[in-house]
Amino acid sequence: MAKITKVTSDQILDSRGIPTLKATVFLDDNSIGTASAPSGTSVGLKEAKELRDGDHSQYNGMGVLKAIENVKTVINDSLLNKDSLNQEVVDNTMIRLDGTNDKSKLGANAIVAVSLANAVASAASLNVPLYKHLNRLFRNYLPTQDIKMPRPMLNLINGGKHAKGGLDFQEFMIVAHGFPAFVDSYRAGMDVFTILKNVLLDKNIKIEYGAEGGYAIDLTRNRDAIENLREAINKSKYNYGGQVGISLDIAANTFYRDGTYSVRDINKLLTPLEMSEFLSNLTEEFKLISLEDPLYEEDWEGWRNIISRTKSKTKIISDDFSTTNVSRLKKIINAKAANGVIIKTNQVGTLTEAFKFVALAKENNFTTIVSHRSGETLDTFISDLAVSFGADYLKSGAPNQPERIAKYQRLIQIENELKEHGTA
Ligand code: 2PG
Ligand code: MG
Repeated sequence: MAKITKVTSDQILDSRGIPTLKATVFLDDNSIGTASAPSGTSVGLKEAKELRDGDHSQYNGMGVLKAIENVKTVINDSLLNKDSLNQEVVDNTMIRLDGTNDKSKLGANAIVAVSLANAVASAASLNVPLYKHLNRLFRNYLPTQDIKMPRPMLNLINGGKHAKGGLDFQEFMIVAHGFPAFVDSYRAGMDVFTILKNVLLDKNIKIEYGAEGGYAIDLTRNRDAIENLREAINKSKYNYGGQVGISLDIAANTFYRDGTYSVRDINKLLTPLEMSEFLSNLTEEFKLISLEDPLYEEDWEGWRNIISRTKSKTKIISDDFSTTNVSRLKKIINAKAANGVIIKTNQVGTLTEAFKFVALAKENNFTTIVSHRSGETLDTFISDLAVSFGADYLKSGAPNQPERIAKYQRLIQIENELKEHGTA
């Protein structure tokens, strides 16, 4: 038992210069845990809702002072004397207190920061690494799960809402999956990132940087970006496909309108079936490892079509489509509309709900990818989270901005720790 004595919060800025909140949980044995809420730019319709002040005299209305006030008053009051080690009770208390389906009353940003900070405080109280504590909690939902290092997915070219005026697809990622150790995968990713810059500059392509630290470039076709990425991998010392492959986050919501998709590669609006044909041709051609949100989040026909075309050679990953939400995932499983998921705790609002979602995904043999958000802080909770339930991948942008690098660095630190103790 480790009683919560105080919960508080401060406003900080995220990597986009937009306010977010950092929560701190204090326990009666003097342990302290902090965590901050990340925030998305391309947001799924079914995500839990952030509470923003809407006061345009401050931060364009994006302040989070009301959410902070909720942490300091009602959330603090309801969690006082609760046992921090019982994460489910802590999370359920906040869920009940909020009372809405989307956490819009207290704010999902307030709730998630407290939920994660509570887990950090518990780990401190137990004097165990966070990933170990999280693994113990996760075993409540999947008792056989061991800790395991994920592989990195590095977003080297940014488009969509993450890079104004750029490509339609949101993320052109490389997956360094053919290495025994995480540290080697990460180094390979860094090498390809450097080579890619020269590949682009040699062609006089103007480079800017997107929200997740990748190159923001303007090309005639999305396909050209994948081609450049493949060229960079081929110019590296790594083997294309075997050691380093390519994954895309299409984030198709952002260019879907009234039943059609508009992509610069093709000079007409695409129906769902045409869009899934276009994408499955790309997956064939480039042997893509995975495709995230290839279709609009309510385009069930398109999702089912692409999964039958790609026949599980390329994983079809749902992000905005599933929003870390168990009931949404049940529908997707029944419809056989995806075979992989993104996990973002702030899409649902609590660690407990995220763990239930992961357990269901794993029971159904889905690929699991823990993800950062485009609005990030230096918080590294997601790295411990990925290790705790043996996620297949962690995606945290390009290796060139501190808030992205921090997550990868934390994984290297965990890997070293595990090696020392003979478990990696
Ligand atoms: C995504 C994420 C993170 P955002 O779509 O996968 O890369 O973007 O945080 O803007 O939703
Ligand atoms: Mg996504």
